[in-house]
Amino acid sequence: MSGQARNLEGPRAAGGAKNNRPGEGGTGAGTAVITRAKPRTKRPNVYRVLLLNDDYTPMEFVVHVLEKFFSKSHDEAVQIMMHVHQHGVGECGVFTYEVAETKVTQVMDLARRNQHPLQCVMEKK
Ligand code: TYC
Repeated sequence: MSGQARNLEGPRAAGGAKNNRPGEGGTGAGTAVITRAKPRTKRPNVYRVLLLNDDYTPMEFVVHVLEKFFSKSHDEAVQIMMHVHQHGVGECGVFTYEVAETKVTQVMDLARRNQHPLQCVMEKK
């Protein structure tokens, strides 16, 4: 801030009668403060990271991936792995875009380096 008026108290706090047009608040000192007509309730875009089943990736490898990249306990990792094994797909976690992208890359890199066909994808929630 460089000595300018600043609304520190949120959109509804701006007041004053001087020099204000409709839809604006004001400090009463000839400066205008833009108010928000409708309070924003936007939630962040989140993405589900999913593992897909295949016939070749060893179960222990999938469990390792879930422990290492998704911080799952051993028991939870086994549960998720078995869910994917039986249903074809399962959720590892829900993250913001960049974090989800990083997890997918980490899983795919490790799978490829170990020559497993494991697939990990993200989908918008
Ligand atoms: N279906 C694999 C097997 O029988 C195990 C597996 C589980 C593979 C989950 C991938 O995402 C997966 N060895």
